[in-house]
Amino acid sequence: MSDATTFYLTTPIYYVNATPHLGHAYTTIVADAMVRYRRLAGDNVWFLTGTDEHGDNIARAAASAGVSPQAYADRISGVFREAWKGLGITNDDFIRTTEPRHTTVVQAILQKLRDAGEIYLGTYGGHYCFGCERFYTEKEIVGGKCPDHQTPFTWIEEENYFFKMSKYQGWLIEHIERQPDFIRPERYRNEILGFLREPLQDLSISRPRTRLEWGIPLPFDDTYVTYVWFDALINYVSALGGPGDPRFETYWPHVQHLIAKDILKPHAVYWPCMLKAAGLPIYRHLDVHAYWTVDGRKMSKSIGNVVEPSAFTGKYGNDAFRYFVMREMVFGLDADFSEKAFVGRLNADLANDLGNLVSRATTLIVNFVGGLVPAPPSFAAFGTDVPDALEKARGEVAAAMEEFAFQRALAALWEFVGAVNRYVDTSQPWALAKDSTQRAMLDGVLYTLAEALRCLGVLLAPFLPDAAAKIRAALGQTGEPKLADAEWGRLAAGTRVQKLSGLFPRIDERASGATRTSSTPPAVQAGRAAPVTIAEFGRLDLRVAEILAAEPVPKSRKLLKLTVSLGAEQRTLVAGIAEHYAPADLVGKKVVVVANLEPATIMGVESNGMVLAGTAEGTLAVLTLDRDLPPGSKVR
Ligand code: ME8
Repeated sequence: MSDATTFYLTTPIYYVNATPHLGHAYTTIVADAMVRYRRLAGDNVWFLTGTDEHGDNIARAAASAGVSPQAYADRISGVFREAWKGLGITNDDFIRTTEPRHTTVVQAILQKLRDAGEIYLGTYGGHYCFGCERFYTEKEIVGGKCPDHQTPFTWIEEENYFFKMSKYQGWLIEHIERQPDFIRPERYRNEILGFLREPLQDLSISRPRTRLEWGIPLPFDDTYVTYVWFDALINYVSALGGPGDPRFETYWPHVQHLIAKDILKPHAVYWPCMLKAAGLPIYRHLDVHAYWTVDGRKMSKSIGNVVEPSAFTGKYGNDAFRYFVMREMVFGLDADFSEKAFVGRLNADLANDLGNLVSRATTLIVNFVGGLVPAPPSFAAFGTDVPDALEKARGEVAAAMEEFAFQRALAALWEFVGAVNRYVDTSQPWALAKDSTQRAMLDGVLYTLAEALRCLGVLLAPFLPDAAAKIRAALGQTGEPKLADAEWGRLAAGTRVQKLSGLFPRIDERASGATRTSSTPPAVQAGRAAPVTIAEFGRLDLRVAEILAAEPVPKSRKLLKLTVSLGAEQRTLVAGIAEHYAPADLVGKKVVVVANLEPATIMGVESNGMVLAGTAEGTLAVLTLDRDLPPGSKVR
């Protein structure tokens, strides 16, 4: 297998102190779509997920459930495994950190690092709560008291083993700078480079067994167990059997990790340093997505808004759920989940656009030519842009998948669906069928429709595996599809087509619990925009941004490229204001931007947000503040 065709993708291993929810499902679904795409392209793929089962939190959850940590982990790990099976996830392996194959590798790496002088005994100090029997991090401490016990913390110092992480700081910065796509998207790379501007500390990698029993004993001192992150990260290596195992040698050089922003630091800082110290190759890419909120709020048990995927897949099917989460979230930015938005997309994109197309096209072929695909027309003379639209979609899907931009891949496929729907409307096969002199034309139109559906049955397979399989079956396609099959003109004349309707039944939005009455936006009347709900408005992330630099976009009269600060991060935006402002007049201004706008490439420059401005009769004015606020402040 050559380098370019081997691909190893991992999801985080999820803690077993909670059952799978929307967030876990999103990561696992996009990983699944990615590996399905790579397998379709002919790559040699390994896809790993699993569960993280050691540490304080699990031990406490087990204690409050009145069972042993192992029994507890067995149960919840099983729930994850079943959930992924139910969602049609095609992982090749499922690792649990309590498995001997994992603990062996963790201990071997620890021993190796200890022998190499990378681990030393030192003193760890922290804020301890005796009620919780654990340390709290600075970030967790609000108001100086334990949130559970309302008692003050005690500063405790204890001996622990440390990994000499600090000595890798310079190397890590250089590695990230040399490899611009090491951490993607860029905002997370910048966040880590920002973090690495401060001195990097050594990492405490042990916990005394007197405090915590539930972990992997250190091989060189069994009065300690391994810190849960040091244990957990190694799963990516142990699941392949560790160094020397043929599976490890095949897949490790091609590893990419997929995570959300919550666990960026362990993956972008600890893990590369650990690998470097252990003499193992560093992973290729870290792909980071952002967070789901639900109805505009953080998902949390105490609010009671935790979305369980099964509640939606049971009602609307796996494909609809996969489609919604991949289409709705811009990879790298936060997104909001609501049943209303879910049903809106299901009806508009799946029932109307795709479902209707499939049903219309297969019905026309069955009714007008007895379900037998006519011979392909000579396209030069025939004049349709459907093959070109397919080519464009294929290219865009390939480019989007390189960048984990699932929303763009689906948008490109729906452009194609739209083009084919328009083609049905304009070519009017029902009218051609009435006129016997138009027979050749009718055949050409029906061939085009059949071929478009066949190609969709291939290209949709990674994203909507069930619907794609049904489309392929209706088009008489058997066997495993390959990406190369989605090339125009491969459909053989005489192939038998069957009617396929009801691929995605329309949902009655009132009955669904989603209260929106129409999936198409209400018309804008007489210059007055239709009303927006508070939740819809709340989806806009408006922020104060300080303009750090401004320059014209080459070859454009209207566009300026702006570099802005949002406090914690810098962004590049493109704004159509060059005819109204000189670049120098903008630098230093505090403006208002839409921070969660889908990124767009405008004249070759990637824009990550939009500057708000008012216009009237040819005058344009950007919104500024009438009192100073720090960049990054939220605007409501
Ligand atoms: O952190 N939106 O496990 P975990 C999007 N065991 N994704 C979300 C999410 C949300 N609101 N909430 C969770 C751990 N996720 C460690 C990982 S890896 C060596 C050890 C997803 O159960 C997302 O993938 O807390 C996030 O990174 C992960 O769940 C955290 O899962």
